[in-house]
Amino acid sequence: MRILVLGGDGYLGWPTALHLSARSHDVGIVDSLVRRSYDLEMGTESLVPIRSIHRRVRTWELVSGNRIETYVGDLTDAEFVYATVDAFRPEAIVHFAEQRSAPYSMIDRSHAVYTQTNNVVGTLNLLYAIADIDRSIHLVKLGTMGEYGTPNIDIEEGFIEITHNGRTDVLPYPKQPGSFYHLSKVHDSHNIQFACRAWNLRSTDLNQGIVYGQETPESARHPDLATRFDYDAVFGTVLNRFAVQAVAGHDLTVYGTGGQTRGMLDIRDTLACIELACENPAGEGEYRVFNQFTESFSVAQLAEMVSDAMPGQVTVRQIENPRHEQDEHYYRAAHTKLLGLGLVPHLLDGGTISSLLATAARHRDRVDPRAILPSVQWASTRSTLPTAVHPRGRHAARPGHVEHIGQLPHAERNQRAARGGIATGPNGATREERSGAVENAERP
Ligand code: NAD
Ligand code: USQ
Repeated sequence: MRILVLGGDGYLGWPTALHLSARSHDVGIVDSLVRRSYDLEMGTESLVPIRSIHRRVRTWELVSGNRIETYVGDLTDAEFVYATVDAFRPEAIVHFAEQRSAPYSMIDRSHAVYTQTNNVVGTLNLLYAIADIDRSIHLVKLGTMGEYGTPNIDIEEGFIEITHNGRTDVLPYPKQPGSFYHLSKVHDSHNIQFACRAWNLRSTDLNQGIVYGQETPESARHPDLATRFDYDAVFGTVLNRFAVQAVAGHDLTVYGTGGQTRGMLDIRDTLACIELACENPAGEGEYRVFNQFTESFSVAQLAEMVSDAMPGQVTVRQIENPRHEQDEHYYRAAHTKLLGLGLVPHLLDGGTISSLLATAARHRDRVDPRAILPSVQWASTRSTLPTAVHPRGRHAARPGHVEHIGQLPHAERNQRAARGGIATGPNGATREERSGAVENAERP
C-alpha cells in the first residue's frame, strides 16, 4: 500500500514510517521540521540525540534497502499540500503533523493562535487536497483521548446514543477538552466529519491516549534511526518524564493529588494501530472513531510504578497543579475497536519501565534540570519558560520561528524550505542541496 506519513520527522511519525516501510509498504514522509524549531525556541533538546531527516532516511535505506520519499514543507501551505499529494498519490495518508503539546498551546496568546492555525488550517488544506485529487484516499488522522475530557459517565468510541424528550439519535460524544491544543483536535474532528459527509471522503479519527516508550524494533537497528525522547515540562509526556526524573535524581513531579487518570499506550502499539487502521480502511463517506489506548492509569499510579522499578530511593512529590483539570474523577473509556481488528497490546509492566529507565540512564548527562519543573500556568495568559532565550524581550518569541536566536543555519534552511513550500527531491534534498549550495555536514 502507498502510505504518506505527515509529521514523519516527529516522535511517533518517524518510527511509524519505519514500521510501515519494514512491512513492504511504499512510504513517503512529509514534515516542515517545525518541531525541531520549537526546541530551539524553548532552549530544550530531545534526551536521545536525533539525526537530520535526510540522514535518517539515508541510513534506513542502507540498513533495510527500502526508500522513503521525503517532502519538506508545511501543511498550512495549500500549494505544497496539493503538489505533495499529487506527486506521491497515496492510498492512505496518516496525519501526525500538528503542534501536539498542551502546555505549548497555553504559553500565551501567540502560541494558542499558532497552535490552532497550524493544526486546523493544515488539516483543512489536506481535506481539500484529498477531495480535489483523489477521494478514495483514506485519511488516518491522529486525534486525542483528551477531546472527551473527564466526564462523569463512560466514554464511548466517538459516538453516543442519546434519548431526549422521547426521541433517540446517535450523536458525536460530547467534547470537554482541557487546553487550546486539545481544542484544536476537536475542531479538526468536526471538519473531518463534515468533509466525509459533504464529499464522501473516508476517514479514521484515532483518539489516542498518552504514548510512552522510545525504542521500536526498527529504530533499534541503528543509532541514526532513533526517535526523539522529550522529558521537558512542555513536550515531555508524563511516564517518559517520570523515567528521566528518576534517573536524574529529581523528585517525581505529580501535579496536584495525582488522581488524574488517562488512557495510555506503548509506542510499539501506536505503530501497530496505525497499520491496522490503514489495512482496514473506512468505507466511502464513512467517518469513524477509534479510541487508541490499551490501559488506564492515574498519575499517582505511574509515579509509584516508576519508583518501584528504579533501584534506590525515589521521592514522589505532589506539586501545585499548573493546569486547569480535575485531579480526582471517574474514568472509564471504551477501546474495543482496534482490539477487534487484531491489536495485541504491549501492557505496561516492570520490564517496560526498566527499559525506559535504562534508555534515560544512557543519556542522563543530557538532562537539563531547568527544563523539568512546569512553568506554563493555565491560569495565566503569559507564561515564560526558564530555558528560553529571547533577546528581544520576555514575550518576543514567535512560535515556530527561531531566526531571532540567530545561530542556526540548519533551522533557517528548514524554515525557508517550509515557507517556500519546497517539495524536496530524491531522499529529501532541497533545491539548494541538490545544487550544492547547502553543505549537509551529516552523512551516515
Ligand atoms: P511531534 O511534535 O514529535 O511530531 C509532529 C511532527 O509534525 C513534527 O515533526 C512537526 O515538525 C510536524 N509538523 C507540525 N506541524 C506541521 C505542519 N504544519 N506541516 C508539516 N509538518 C508539521 O508529535 P508526536 O508526539 O509525534 O505526535 C504526533 C501526533 O500524534 C500529533 O498529532 C499528536 O497530537 C498525536 N498524539 C500524540 C500523543 C503522544 O503522547 N505523543 C498522544 C496522542 C496523540
Ligand atoms: N502530569 C503530571 N506531572 C508531570 C506531567 C504531567 O502530573 O510531570 C499530569 C498532567 O497534569 C496530566 C497528565 O499527567 O493530568 C498527562 O499529562 P501529559 O503531559 O503526559 O499529557 P497531555 O498534556 O494530556 O498530552 C499528551 C500529548 C498530547 C496527547 C495527549 C493524549 O502531549 O499530544 O494528545 O497526551 S490525552 O492525554 O489522552 O489527551
